[in-house]
Amino acid sequence: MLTDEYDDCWLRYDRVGDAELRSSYRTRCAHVFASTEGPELGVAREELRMGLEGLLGREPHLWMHPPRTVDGFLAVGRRERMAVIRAAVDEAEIESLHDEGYILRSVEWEDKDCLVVTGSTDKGMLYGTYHLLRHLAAHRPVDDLDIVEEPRTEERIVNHWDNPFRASVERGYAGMSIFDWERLPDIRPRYRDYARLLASVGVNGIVLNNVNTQKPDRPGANEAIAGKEGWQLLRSKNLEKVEALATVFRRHGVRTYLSVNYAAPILAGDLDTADPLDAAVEAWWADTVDEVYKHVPDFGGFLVKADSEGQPGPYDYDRNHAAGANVLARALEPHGGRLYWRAFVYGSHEDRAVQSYETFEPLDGEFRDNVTVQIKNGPIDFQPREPVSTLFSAMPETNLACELQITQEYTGQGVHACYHVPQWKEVFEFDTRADGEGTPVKNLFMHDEGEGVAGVCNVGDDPNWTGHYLAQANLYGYGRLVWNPDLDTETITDEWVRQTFGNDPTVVETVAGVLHDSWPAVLDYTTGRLGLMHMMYNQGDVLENHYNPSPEEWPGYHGGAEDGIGVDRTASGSGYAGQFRDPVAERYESPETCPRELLLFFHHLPWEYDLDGTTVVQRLYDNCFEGVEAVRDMRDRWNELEDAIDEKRYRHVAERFDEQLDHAKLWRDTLVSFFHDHADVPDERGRVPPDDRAG
Ligand code: GCW
Repeated sequence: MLTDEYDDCWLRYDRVGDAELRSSYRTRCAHVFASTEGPELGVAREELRMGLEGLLGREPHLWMHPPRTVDGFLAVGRRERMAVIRAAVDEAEIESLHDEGYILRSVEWEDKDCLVVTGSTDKGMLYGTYHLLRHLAAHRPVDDLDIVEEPRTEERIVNHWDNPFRASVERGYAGMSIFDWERLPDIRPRYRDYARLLASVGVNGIVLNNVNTQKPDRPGANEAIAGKEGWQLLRSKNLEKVEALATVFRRHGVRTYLSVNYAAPILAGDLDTADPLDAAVEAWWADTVDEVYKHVPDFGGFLVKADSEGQPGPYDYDRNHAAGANVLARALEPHGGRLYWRAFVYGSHEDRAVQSYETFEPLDGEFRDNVTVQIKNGPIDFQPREPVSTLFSAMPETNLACELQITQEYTGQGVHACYHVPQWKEVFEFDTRADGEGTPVKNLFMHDEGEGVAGVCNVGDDPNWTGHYLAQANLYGYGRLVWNPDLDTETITDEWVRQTFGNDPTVVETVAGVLHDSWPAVLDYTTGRLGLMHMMYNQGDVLENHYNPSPEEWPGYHGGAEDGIGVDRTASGSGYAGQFRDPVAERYESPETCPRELLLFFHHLPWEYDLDGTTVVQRLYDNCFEGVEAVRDMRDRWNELEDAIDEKRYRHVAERFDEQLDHAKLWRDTLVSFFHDHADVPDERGRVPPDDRAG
């Protein structure tokens, strides 16, 4: 049900097969009386037309007034404009509703069986419309519907690491950029479909370009890109392109943001400094922001990666990050814009985990109100498993956002199945004890304006959008979980599978089961089961970067040596454990109390350290073997679906599972050899070092 040759993802709207159910849907939804006022309502009407046509098998009749001669109808609009909605919803309910919230309710009105979708804003009603369509696609009953929904998180953003004009996507595994910057401001139908996908899961902001707005300084990244760097988007002629995209996204309730380069006053302007305390720099940013708002009046703001991996920043002028951020924030303030300032800095420390806390914690309270400090979920870099970042509980006076990675840089990229919702859920629920017992991470960036979540997006120009069909679940799950971090993983998974692959119980159970087991499998063979990480190949910008195993390359990340494995991050080591609040810090300090899954993240332990009757090294061997078996099992279960889903998607995923299985074996064999070489301890089961029999 998307409008061109691309995959429909979860907006397929397949016909409801069950005649009774379809008939109850038809009674309430075959006739639609939907308001035509704002642009978002135009999108809602269009979505209803497409969605209901697909689900009910015929195009709904869109009325301009309440239909009198039918058995029932669907009404979408404001309470004050529609009598049927007044009959269903009290004024007080609308008044107390969040701006983006909505109410879906079944009601009998003038002897008709009606459904109403209402809210206090058009955007709320658009979200309500998507909720209704999702509900129908999952074959849920509508006769007693009564749903009141509000987002629990204010800012729900996707970050594109797309390189404008080069068309590439940093850490993108779904082809080139979805945005055709050369042809913009010409609009492709695909942009609208993308906006629909985002709106359908409640995403309300999009950063269009990579945080690396200048050529990264990594080896291999030196392709000829003169004149093609992201900072160029601030030039007038390019702002027209941004404006065109913003127009599409706006209708879907999504605000547009840009990543900007800290040295833009020099690069895009004609100043010779970007010193945040220089009056000319201040004036330059103010003028530049004015210009942006002329093109995009509801522009969301900027995202900045400063003093990190070769990007310029306030340190170039001996200024701290608060002074650095505030100059941009002041320029955005009069327009209601927001500055997202990333906390991803490292460099001078032997253990990069400790650095962002040391850099930002002392600055708490010094950022302006329209600054949001954007913190990656963990202290390293989107590893299969990490503890949560200590910064979340260290900046009570600062607006915070949590940065997640939807794209699977370290979890198998476009090839491995790895469903991230359970991992994100774990991060959100982690009790930091920042404000006593019961202060989960999610409470530290939810609720307030200017706080929220940013997800590094996995969308590219591939016909299936995300490279791997199952990776669509990560984009869907991201939006749904961020809208309401209290949703449980099973609910999100079930919704996605039903909309994407249909309601056949075997299909639902199998696909949901495979997704459920996918992250644990990756943890096994990488092996995040004991808190190891970053054993990936890490050289340059080549294809397999962060994909293949390469434990010899960066021993500092895992500490594997003759005497044991793991990194001491306790008080006797780098001290990361001590950045947590007690009793969390205490728990991490001792290997006796440290949770198993983070043991080697916090402790360097002898290979034969006792783990309830087994040893560290034996556990690691076992994890690697179990990981391969888990992938084999997922592949076999998927293969059972051969006749139950369409051939194209079936084969695509089946082939990827074959590839993942091969690659999991490579991980297993590389890691167990590495462990064996350093530990010199035989595998109890005689499987190490691996030989051809390992299979
Ligand atoms: O380590 C990394 C990724 C980079 C990314 C960086 C960041 C955008 O490998 O590709 O650059 O994190 O988050 O800034």
